[in-house]
Formats: sequence, C-alpha cells, structure tokens
Amino acid sequence: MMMYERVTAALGERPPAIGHAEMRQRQLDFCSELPTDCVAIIANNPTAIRSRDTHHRHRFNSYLHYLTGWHGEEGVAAFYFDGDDWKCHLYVQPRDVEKETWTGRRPGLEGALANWPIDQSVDRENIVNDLTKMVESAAVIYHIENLDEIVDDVVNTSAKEIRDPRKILDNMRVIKSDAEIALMQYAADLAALAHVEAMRECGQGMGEWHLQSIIEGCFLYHQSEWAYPSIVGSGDNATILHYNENSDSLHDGDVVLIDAGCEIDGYASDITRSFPVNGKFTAPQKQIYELVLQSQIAGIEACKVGSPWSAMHHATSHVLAQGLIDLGILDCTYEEALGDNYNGLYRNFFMHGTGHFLGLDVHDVGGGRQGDGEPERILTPGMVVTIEPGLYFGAWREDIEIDPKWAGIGIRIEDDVLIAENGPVVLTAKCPKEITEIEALVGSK
Ligand SMILES: [Mn+2]
Repeated sequence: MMMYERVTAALGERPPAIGHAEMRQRQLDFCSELPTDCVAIIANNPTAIRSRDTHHRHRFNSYLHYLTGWHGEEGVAAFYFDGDDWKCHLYVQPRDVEKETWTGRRPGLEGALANWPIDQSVDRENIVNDLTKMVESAAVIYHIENLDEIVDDVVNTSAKEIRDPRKILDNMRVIKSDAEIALMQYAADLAALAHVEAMRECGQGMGEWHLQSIIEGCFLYHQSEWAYPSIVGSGDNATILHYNENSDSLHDGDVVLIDAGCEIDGYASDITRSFPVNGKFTAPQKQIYELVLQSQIAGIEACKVGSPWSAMHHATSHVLAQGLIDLGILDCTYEEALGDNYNGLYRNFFMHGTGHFLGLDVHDVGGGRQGDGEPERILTPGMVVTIEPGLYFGAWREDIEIDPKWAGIGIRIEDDVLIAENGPVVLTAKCPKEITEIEALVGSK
C-alpha cells in the first residue's frame, strides 16, 4: 500500500461533485434553447452483456449525467414546458426488495425525487404510456437515437419532427465551470501521480501488465477508475496507437509508452508518458523524445484564447516536420514534409491528431468544428484540451523504410490543458516530462 498512500498524501482533498444548483442552471440553459412546444428526451446508455448473465460495468450517458447527475442504470429524463416553467421528469425503477437483493439498491421513486435535481420521478414501467402522451402533445421531439430501444420505439412511431439536442448540449459542455475544472484538476493530479509511481517502480523483468496494475490500482485505491482502457506498450508495441493487450515483458533498451487516465465523478483525465525501461534513453531515443517534447511544448503554447482549434495541430506539426528533416529521417524540403494541407511526409510518423476536447467523455464533445461546413471552434476560456503529438517508427512497418537505429521507437507525450485568459494551464503538470526528471525517476523505488 506504500505507493498508494504516497499518492494520497500528494493528492489533497477530493472536490465535491457538481451541485444541484449548477445542474438546475444547466437544465434552464438547455431548455431556453428549445421551442416551448417540444419534448426533449435524454436516455441512458444501454447495458451490455460481457458473458452469459454477466454484464459489463455500466457507464451512465454523459448527456443524462450532465443534466441530472443520474449515475445508475436505466434512468431516462424528459423535459417539457408546462405553460409556466420547464419541468424535468426522470423515469426510474421502483423499489423492489426481491430484485434489489440480487442486483443492488435502487433509489426508487422517492429517493430519486429527494436526491436528484428533478421535478418528478416516474415509474419506468409507465415510460411508454407517459412518453407517448408527451410526444403526442408536442410539435417537435428532441432525442438522441440508439441509446434506449423503448424510447426509440416511442419516438419513431410518432410522426413528429425529430431533432438532435446534442448541438445545444455540446456548446454548453465544451466550456467548463469552476466546479468542473476542480474535478478535472483532481482527475489530472491522480493520473499524474499514478504515472509517477509506474515510472518509479519500473524495471527489467517486469511486464507491461505490472505497470498497468500500478496505475489502475492507484485509480481504484482513490475511488476512481480508468476513463479508457490503459495502453502500456513497450518497444514496437508503442508504435501501435491503440495497443492495449499489455501482455509483453519489458526489455532492456526499450522505451515504454503509457497512455492512461482516470475518471472523477465522470470527468476524465488523459495522460501519456514515454520512458526508458532501464532508466536511460539511448542516443536515438533521446533525439526522438526531445523532438516530440519540443513539438508538444509548441502545441501547448498555441493554446491561446482567440486562436482557432487548428492552431495547436499546426504548431506541433511545424516542429515535427522540420525536426524529421534535421534528423535525416525525411530527405525532402520542408514544404514536402509538411504537405499542402498538413498531409505531407511527416504523417508517415505522426498519423493522429494533436489533441481533443476533454470532459465527461475522454474524447469530449465539441469537436474542432461545430458541424459540417461550419467554422472552426475558437479557443475560449474554460475549454480543456489534450496536447499529444507523437512519433512512431514501427519495425513492423512494411510500407516505409526506417533506419534500424530508429526502428522500434514509439514516443507520445500528452498533457491536459485548460484554456485561460492568462495563458494555458497544464492540469497534468504533476507528471514530469523532461528527460533529466524522467531518467532520475524511472526505477528509483
Ligand atoms: Mn488523448
């Protein structure tokens, strides 16, 4: 438990979950964008079978959670205007001692009404009748498809106009409040400190899964869990972007890449670090690492209020394209390396985006654009993004020629960054990324 307690000591106090007043304000802000003759239905994520009668752990739908704080299975919210005010109904499962004995406690109708910011709780048994009535008296239905089959049926059998509420909600979710930022800072701190412990414990003779267990154990010990399956890839595995088998042994001389983040009250952190298994980068590894780091720092510096979304990707790309030429990896002009539309030869080694929004979803809503054909989003205070350039030289790549000295190196460095008036705030700053810091830390347990 020593390493977990060290993390506890460095963490500080867990901030409170989002309060009811803030969620009521979200409901009002959402409803004020709707016509009063509509009903807006926000369903939950479905459950999924893992094996026979065993289910995957359920994760609430982020839109439903954003508007109501609901975190259980089932649970569907409906918003309508009653002539004076907007009302929120929540459909929930009633208390049932026999069923609860098997599947766990339920708040029931009374519990839901008392403990969630809603106007009425309704027995889920009545959802078809109740929603059908609401839909019949509305002119427009706001609805997200493919979450709840029963709700889909009610909506699709009506002949009403159906609209997607996500654009309205995404514009709200993309800007984080102080309470949300506090939760995200805590999620960032926990993941950062978990990465530090993995670096400290790392050594030869270990497996990728051991590093995974340190990181995820840290999350669990602090009543958190992974926000996405952890990636622990050493050597060539680091060059496979979504590798998460984490089943290889760590080898002397290899770099290991860990991409792991946790969730606090639904809010994600997302960190990647790449470090040498034996605590010392080789000369070629160091050259690639330095280049990715300079690119990442340029990406963070581009996180300026008023800049377009693409500014960050352009900043990282300029550094990488020039660096690949300087290292002799690309034998071409800078223009050829970069390409006309950031699609040049450097994309052989940096094939993903520079980052994404971060929030209730790890790849959070908002996107770079608000929709097809619409202008790019402009960076605004309260947005949280990741900056995560990388370079990958897979020895297994048959499509490009790679000098053996670079083969098997995969490096990505990822931080979570809050856009703020006075410049970018790196939420994941507790996780070291300078070469000297990393080399001092790895294997130092
Ligand atoms: Mn990411």
